[in-house]
Amino acid sequence: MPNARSKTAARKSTRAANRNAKVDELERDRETADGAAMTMNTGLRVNDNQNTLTAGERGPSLLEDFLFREKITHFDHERIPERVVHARGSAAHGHFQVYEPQTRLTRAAFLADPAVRTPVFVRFSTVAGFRGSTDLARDVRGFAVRFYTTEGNFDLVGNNIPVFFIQDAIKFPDVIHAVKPEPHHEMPQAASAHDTFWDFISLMPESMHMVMWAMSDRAIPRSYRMMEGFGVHTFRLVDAKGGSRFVKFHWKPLLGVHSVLWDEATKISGKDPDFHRRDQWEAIAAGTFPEWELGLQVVEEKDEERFGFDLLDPTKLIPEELVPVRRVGKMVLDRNPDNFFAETEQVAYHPGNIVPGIDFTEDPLLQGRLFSYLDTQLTRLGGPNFHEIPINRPLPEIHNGQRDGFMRQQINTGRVSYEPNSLAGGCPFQSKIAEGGFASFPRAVEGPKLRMRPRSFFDHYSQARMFFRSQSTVEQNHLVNALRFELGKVEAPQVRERMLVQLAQVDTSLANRVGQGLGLEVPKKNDGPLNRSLPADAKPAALQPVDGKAPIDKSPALSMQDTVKDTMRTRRVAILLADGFDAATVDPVRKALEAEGGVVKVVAPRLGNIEAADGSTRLADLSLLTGSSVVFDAVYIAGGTASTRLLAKDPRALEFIGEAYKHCKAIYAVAEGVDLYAAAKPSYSHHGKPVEGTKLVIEEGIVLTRGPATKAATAAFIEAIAAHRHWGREPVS
Ligand code: HDE
Repeated sequence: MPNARSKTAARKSTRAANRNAKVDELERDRETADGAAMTMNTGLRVNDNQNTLTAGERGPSLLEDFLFREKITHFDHERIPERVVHARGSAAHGHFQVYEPQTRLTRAAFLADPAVRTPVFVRFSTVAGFRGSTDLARDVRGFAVRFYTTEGNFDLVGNNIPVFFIQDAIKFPDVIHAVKPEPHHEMPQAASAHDTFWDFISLMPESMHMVMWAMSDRAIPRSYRMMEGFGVHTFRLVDAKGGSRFVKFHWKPLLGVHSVLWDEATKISGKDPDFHRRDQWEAIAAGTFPEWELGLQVVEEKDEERFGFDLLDPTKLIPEELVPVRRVGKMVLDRNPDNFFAETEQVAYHPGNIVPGIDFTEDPLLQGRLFSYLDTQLTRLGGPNFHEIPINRPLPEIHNGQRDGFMRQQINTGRVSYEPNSLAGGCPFQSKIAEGGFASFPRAVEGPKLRMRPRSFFDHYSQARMFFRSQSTVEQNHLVNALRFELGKVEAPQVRERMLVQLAQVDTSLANRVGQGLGLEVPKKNDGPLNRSLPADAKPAALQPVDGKAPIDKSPALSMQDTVKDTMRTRRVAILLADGFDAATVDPVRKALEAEGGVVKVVAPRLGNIEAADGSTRLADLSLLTGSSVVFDAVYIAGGTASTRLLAKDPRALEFIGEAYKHCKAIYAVAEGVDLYAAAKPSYSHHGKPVEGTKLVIEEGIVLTRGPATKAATAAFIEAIAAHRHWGREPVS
């Protein structure tokens, strides 16, 4: 009986505060075949798993073969429909703990007690690609967190971008149909760079803010561990007295927010399409647990109209400079799932899974989502009982009159499946609010029934402009190039032109620069409605801000330039060496990097033991064939005459260093390694100065010395890795 056992597991884990109640509860569902005999699903022991039952040695197979039939039938049905969006994802278990009681704001139990560790299961995903697509697609990342609270499951089903493309859920099928591969030939896979997406976007001014984010490097994260998460919609917090305020949920990664370059993303997609999934898996397996702080932006009811934009509009964010993000707790992911299908594939998040103390607002996007998730999961998971799948089961016991349906696990006893009843003593009974019963916040609602976009939602460009102008010059360059790439892949000329008109509303320099890359002038005036779906009186002029400008022009919090840059924890560093390397230049550096939490791999021309000049050996983790600079954050070139000479003759080694240079990564070379660096230095490098004697040269993330790997030199390298990238090296387009 699932619930009886889950109760026992939950009780046990309350006693051992450091354990994870959900992970414990899943224990009874885990299976290992250690020492076990093979059986059929009936429990019958299998004697021959090699041959079908046939009539005679070379005769036909027999229909009677129940073993064959069971095995093949199961195999034939081993796939379920992938998620219609967010199909590609990976997940992990962990826990959340609040720093201080938040009882002033909310009566949610998991936010009330710093002693309570609430289990979580978190799934990250891309939106557009199919299940087998690359992790490095330019796309929004899903950031879905399930809290297994004592009051039931709370799902914060968010993204790594704080706003959305559309304001009304009725447009969701349209935006997804537009971005998914085109229906006639199913191309391109996991990419927005095609006609239908930009056709739709060019007709939807409300998408422009999100488009800025999606074209920024935020859409190609370095790692899930280095992404922010956002609940997107404005939600409500409700306290024990029934008082309510608005809230935006944030996740702040402790490692900061970092991205890769588009050139890297395209190459990683070939070298390791599972790059993000692998990165997360390995970090957790190695015990360097991904961590985020939960942030709250709280707005009192009386301040609802203070911002010049509507808090219910999901294309708007509240600048952190106006309402600071208060960090109230920490989430740690510390356990990889045991089984991808059972856990990651079958988990069914739903923004409608809430707990007392949290409530919805009338954001029309959120309201629509409340219908969609359960609905899609009925098909994806094959019926109404998927809440009984272990990963979806809440910690509290479930009692209600819902029974039957495909794959029912619970055996409900008794004849009563209705309420009110007297035959079962009135059970299960409703709970009063004081007993943990949920009651919706009684927000007053009035007005005629109509289909209409609120006028307070009409300002589509101020925040897009604020985002663009808050970016550093480098980030703006990348954004311009992303738009040039995406629109460059568009074939219909009118779509490109219409996009330039849209971009000109955001920022004329942006539009001009994108236009220049496309060989197009920004059209002087737009002769048609910018959005056919808006009301007739909402002509382009009406799309300008109706409530004045956005309250601030720039928000430094929106730039990754201003993120955490003081740790190289979990950064991947390649040590480049070949036979004849100088061991004294390797071991101390490796030790120092690992002491800072770095993941260090030896990369050599071949696998196996590589022999140092002193005859000792070091094992190569990757060869120049299996490894590539794009899956590293930094490269260290070891010393040793024979080693560096060998590598200087290997174009793959030169490319390795050249790409690390081009992608603005930290590079460190000592002794003869400096010659290899000089040989590899690509022609667009401006670091042409010779490095003399034992002088230490540190410039734009390059650390060079002809002397030994001193502590000071290695420390400079560590600092350069922590800075993530050294944009001064990037050629200006
Ligand atoms: Fe989703 N979304 N969504 N979405 N969404 C789904 O539910 C939908 C939206 C998000 O890891 C689906 O079980 C509608 C915003 C994530 O399993 C589906 C609308 C945000 C995930 C669905 C939105 C999200 C989904 C597909 C417009 C950020 C993956 C499979 C009103 C706040 C969860 C499924 C996971 C998945 C519908 C918009 C986040 C079809 C109708 C905004 C992270 O129900």
